Amino acid sequence: PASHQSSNLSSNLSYSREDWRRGYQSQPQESSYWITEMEGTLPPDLQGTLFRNGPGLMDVKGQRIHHPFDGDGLIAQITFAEGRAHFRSRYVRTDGYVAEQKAGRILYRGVFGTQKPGGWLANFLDTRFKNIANTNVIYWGGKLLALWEAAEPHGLDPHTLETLGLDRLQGTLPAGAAFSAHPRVDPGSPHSGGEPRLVNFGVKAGLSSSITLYEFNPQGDLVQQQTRDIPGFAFLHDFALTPHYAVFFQNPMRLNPLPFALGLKGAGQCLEFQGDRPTQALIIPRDPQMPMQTIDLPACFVFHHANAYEETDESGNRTVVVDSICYDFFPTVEPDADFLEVDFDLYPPGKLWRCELDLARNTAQRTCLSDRPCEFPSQNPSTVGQKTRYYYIATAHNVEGNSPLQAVIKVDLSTGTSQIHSFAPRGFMGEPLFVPRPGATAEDDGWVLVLTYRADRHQSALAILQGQTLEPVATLYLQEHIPYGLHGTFTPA
Ligand code: 3ON
Ligand code: FE
Repeated sequence: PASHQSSNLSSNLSYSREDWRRGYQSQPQESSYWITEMEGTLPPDLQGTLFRNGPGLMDVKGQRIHHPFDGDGLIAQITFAEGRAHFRSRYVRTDGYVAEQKAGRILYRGVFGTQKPGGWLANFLDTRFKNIANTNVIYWGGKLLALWEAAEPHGLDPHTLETLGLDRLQGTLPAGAAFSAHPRVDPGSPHSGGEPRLVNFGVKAGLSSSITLYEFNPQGDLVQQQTRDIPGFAFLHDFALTPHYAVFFQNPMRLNPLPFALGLKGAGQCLEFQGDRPTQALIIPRDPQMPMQTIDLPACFVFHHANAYEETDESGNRTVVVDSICYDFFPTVEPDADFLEVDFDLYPPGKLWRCELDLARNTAQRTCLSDRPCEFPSQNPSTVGQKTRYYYIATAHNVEGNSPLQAVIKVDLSTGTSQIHSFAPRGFMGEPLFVPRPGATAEDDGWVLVLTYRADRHQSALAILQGQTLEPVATLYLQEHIPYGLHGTFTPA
């Protein structure tokens, strides 16, 4: 059967390292064509466009970058219309991309350790960042925006993917302001008067930090903005949203900026996890008049949250329930380590955890919801901020240990059961995206779209799985491979 309970080949690797590595080859080519090679049939009611972002270049004309997170953003677009699918890919023409392609060499340092050639002296006191626009791409208020968390978004033409330049969101963002790559869409809650809202944040990190929260209406107009000061250095990649709160997990990280300033390491390599300090849940009311609350949790590291919701008891006391992918610790990235040689066993696997934040008692209770290594959670967009029954998450093929993402797991939170669809041994994947079927009433009535890398063909393929069974509905083969990506969105037609 296509979906089955997980097989555990614990001592057997579910993949070969050579296969996994080849999915990281640079893809300098940009494309535009109708997809002709397909298995299965496209669901006629799947209409709209999938946009994805991720690093496309692991080198600048042969000079290797240090880590994929430093790679220039390559946008992939797959449009479904009238039973056909069209593929387009294009690099975001950031100033840095344009300058480096013209020069034919690395001109900027990267946050994750990419250095200009010439040793520490060439990098000494150079703290300029290259806005690589590589982490997410969203469509909101009639604009397509490529996002990278440490700077402003780039506007793109939603049809041609042509880069329109930095977009400061009608003057909302001052020059150089951070705008995270993890906005959330509130599908409409009492706080927003029932209207959908795009909520996002920007972090100003330093010895003490601040979070600015922005809320935009469907036209893209700013309807609310607030800034909260938070003590200490903050590395915040994502947040969770409920009708009344924005919730952040402040990882217990210390930044030692010296090796970065001296030109020895990237800023992201100067982060140090401090397991003797708590992770702190920062619960920021969306109402700017209300005070922020902080609740300590056992030390853990979080990049991504799945979802959060509120529960209120008879006496009106609120609990905020937050589901996140948690790591036991964050390994400091060694300056000389080659990411292609990574020893997966030295990295802790991310797992799905639930954290119940009792706002009246100021206490937290944590439970692990799934034992599988996983990353990139997704859900039905209409249940964001509400109690949700299903998550679709990228997972490793094997339960034990840590290895590349090769399967989709569907977690049923009400029964505690799960289903898996695996692309192992020669398929690898990134973020799965759940797309509801138009007119559906069941939460899992829809499809899971996931871009996979097929090592046997050295090509990528979009897999469309049935949301209820994880049965494959269609596989659309691209003519080329797209390196493992980060995040994206589906925009219904
Ligand atoms: O100096 C400070 C520290 C710092 C690291 C402040 C700062 C904002 C400049 C900063 C920059 C952070 C950035 C630019 C973070 C970018 C993150 C990024 C591009 C990707 C993160 C991905 C996360 C995950 C979990 C990816 C998983 C991937 C796989 C499992 C493999 O497919
Ligand atoms: Fe992310």
